Amino acid sequence: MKVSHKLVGLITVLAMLCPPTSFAGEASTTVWFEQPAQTFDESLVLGNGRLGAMVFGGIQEEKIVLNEESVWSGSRVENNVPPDLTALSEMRRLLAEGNFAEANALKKKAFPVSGSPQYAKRISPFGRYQTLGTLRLRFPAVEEKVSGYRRTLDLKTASGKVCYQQQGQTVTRDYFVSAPDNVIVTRLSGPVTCTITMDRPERFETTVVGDRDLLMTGTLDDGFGNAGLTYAARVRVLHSGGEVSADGDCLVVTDADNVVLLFAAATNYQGFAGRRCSDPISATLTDLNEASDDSFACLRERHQEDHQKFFSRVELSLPETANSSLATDRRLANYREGKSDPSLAALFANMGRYLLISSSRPGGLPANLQGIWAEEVHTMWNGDYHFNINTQMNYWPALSCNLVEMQEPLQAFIASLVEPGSRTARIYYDSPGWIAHRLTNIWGYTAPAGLDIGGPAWLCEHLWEQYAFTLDREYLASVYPIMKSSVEFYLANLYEEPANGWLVTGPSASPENGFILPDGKTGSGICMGPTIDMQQLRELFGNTVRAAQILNCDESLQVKLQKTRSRLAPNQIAPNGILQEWLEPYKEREPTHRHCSPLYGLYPYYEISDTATPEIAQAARKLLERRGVGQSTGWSNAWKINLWARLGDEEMAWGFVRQMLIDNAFDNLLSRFRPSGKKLFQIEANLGATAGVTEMLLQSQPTSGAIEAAPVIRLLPALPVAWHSGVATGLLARGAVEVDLSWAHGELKECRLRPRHTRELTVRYRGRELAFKGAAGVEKVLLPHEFIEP
Ligand code: FUC
Repeated sequence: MKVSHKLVGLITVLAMLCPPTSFAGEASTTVWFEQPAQTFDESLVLGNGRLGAMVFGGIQEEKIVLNEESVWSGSRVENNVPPDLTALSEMRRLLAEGNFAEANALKKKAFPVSGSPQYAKRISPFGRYQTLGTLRLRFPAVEEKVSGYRRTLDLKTASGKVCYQQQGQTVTRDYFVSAPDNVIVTRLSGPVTCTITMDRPERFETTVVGDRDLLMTGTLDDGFGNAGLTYAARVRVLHSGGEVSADGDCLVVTDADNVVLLFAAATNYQGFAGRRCSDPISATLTDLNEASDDSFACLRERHQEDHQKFFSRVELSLPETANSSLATDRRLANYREGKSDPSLAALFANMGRYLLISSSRPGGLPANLQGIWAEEVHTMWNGDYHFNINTQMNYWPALSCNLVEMQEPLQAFIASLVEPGSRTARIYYDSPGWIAHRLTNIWGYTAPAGLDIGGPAWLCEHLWEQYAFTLDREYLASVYPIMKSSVEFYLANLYEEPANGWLVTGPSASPENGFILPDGKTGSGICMGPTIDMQQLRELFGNTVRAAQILNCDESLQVKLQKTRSRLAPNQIAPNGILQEWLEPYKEREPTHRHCSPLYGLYPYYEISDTATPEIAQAARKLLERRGVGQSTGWSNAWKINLWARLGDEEMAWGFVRQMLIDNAFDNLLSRFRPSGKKLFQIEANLGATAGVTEMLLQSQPTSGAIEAAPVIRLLPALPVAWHSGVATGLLARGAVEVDLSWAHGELKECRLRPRHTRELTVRYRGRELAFKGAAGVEKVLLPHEFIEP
């Protein structure tokens, strides 16, 4: 199958001979359509981290799906159900004996899942993230027939626009979601007569307040049939000319020349993050009063300036073809049929940066399974936070794409898990430190769910990596206690496996594959010491030692961690040559499983590499080949882009970028969970793909998993033939170095490095190296001929 990606590469190159045509918007930063959206996956997606809007752009009815990040049912409850603590040592004994069936039965009994982790329509205190509702504008006098229809999302300015001609007049609507002003802004230009309503699938009441506000309020369920969070959503109509009047629960605009709609929303969520407000109704009033003081132009200027501060840090463009100038849905359709359009990958990657900026802002909640965009009350998997890939993948591009601020909500979220997670550690494991299991909500759920226990170690990776990319010591000091507490949990829960005396975790699992025992029976997933856990603990322990060294603290812990780290079960190669997933070379229940868990050590961690561990890297490659190419879930393909990029296989990495665009991208470029069946959107694949495209152009991981290994900046490490020329500027490398790259004919033209600190830097390009002392704030230009054989 590998051949097939290469073949596609060749076909693409041949197809690229067709000349590019000009395009009104920019092909790598514009999503656009020639018709209104019928479904959410065609809508224009806008957000300010907290408020989200999905614009359908209809002619007789404009529908805008509304979201607010804390619209969650459920409530904060004690999730821990104290188990019989002797069960833990019994489970470990059973695992050591290879008695997986009994260990699993005991786990189910002793560690019952108390929340509502599965997708279910039942009400539970675990709750679910859900839509806030829908704003509808109905234009009664208008005919559906229009010409020149355009619906555009400009990623650079985070602005939506609908424009068409009707009965000799130009109709335009503009949309943006402002972070500085906390409002969704819509402007309708041209003679406007419409009715405005607001609704949601349940639990709402809409009333007209005064002569220009429409207010929707309601109370969500707390999971016990009682009152949970309350919310308020308020629209204000500002108009010139004509008039606005109330008609029952809707506002009617008649013959206005121009209308500006301001929308604000709030809940009374009092969690660790987000705006704390006890009175959502008055909070929305304050937001609207403040925004009403400014003109549309002024609100727009402030919004665009704010967005560009983040988005314009990076620029990414790839070759354009005739196809690049088409509307996004046609572009994708042609791409699926084999038309070349390398720039589509740049658009997809830029979309990922845009989505992260729009769904994760300092002071707010982290992006959930759907970012902040949901049109349903019954969201899949409760729209929650999954820790065995999804939440973390949301943040994969945050550092390399120079969006460090967007990671702040994740840090705050991780910090908020320490207190409930410490209780869970005590109650279920009689252990110090903190633990969370497979998933959580905004209510601090940390009790068992799923079998794997590596989530916190994986989350701590993000804490450390922020330091690795920024060298911000003060920041490191602030997150070190969270890492240390996580380490304390794992230290207390490692035990010796009998065959080799290695230290292992358990009960745990390799997300989310199962294995087949030598007697042919299917073992459930439960096991001890899955490869991923061991890699994650080597990473966590190593990073914690580094952090303690930098912060000059905890010397005895450093020694203990180093000793323990060296006794963890190592990566092993199975008799069939693949990197082994479990302690024993069991066969996988699903050899092509979407999770690539044992490859964690290759990406996101970097203890496996062609240079430092060539044999293990070869086994990792074999395992990745075994996981296959072809259809999979969006995030699985996104992960594979990153994995192949780390192996330096540009055509395989590019094959998965293509695969995603073909199978896992909706017309509006939100990522599609499964290639077919129900249209499910999960955002992490968008963000994982953005990280993957970046990883193909720039890498900066240390040379090995050794604690003292230093980062090496690798230029164009996986540049596919199809991306023969391009520009990527403003990317961030470990060691706090901004990097600009330009290339042509498949070769580096120039690299500009802007180190934020004075330090030794090693840069690698095509097997050759350049080492020099970078000076803080001084840009250094590198040309390809300057690199020499190491
Ligand atoms: C993990 C994955 C599923 C899905 C869910 C939200 O458990 O294995 O495929 O993405 O998270």
